[in-house]
Amino acid sequence: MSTTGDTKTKTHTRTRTPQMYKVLLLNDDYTPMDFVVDVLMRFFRKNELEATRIMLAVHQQGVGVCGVYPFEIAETKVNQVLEAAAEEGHPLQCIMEPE
Ligand code: NFA
Repeated sequence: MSTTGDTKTKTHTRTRTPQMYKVLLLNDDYTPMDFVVDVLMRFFRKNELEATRIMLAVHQQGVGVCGVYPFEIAETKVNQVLEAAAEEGHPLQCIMEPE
């Protein structure tokens, strides 16, 4: 029991905006363009035009951003892409990094 009046109650915890993560697709020589467009539409909710734009940017620049999400959502999307690619036997790589 506190008899000295020294009990401190925390009253001032700052809220912080969560760290966001970029999900990136990496180019390779083997994954079909159509598959990459399909992945971008299915898992990143892009329309066909935007999916095609991102796919071509990855194809030409080597890497491209699919979206920016909180950690657990980014992690889920990376795993969905890797699982879908592995299932079809494509080497497509997908990574996340802090924004
Ligand atoms: N470079 C692949 C091809 O020419 C297409 C691709 C695009 C792969 C984007 C991975 C990511 N078939």
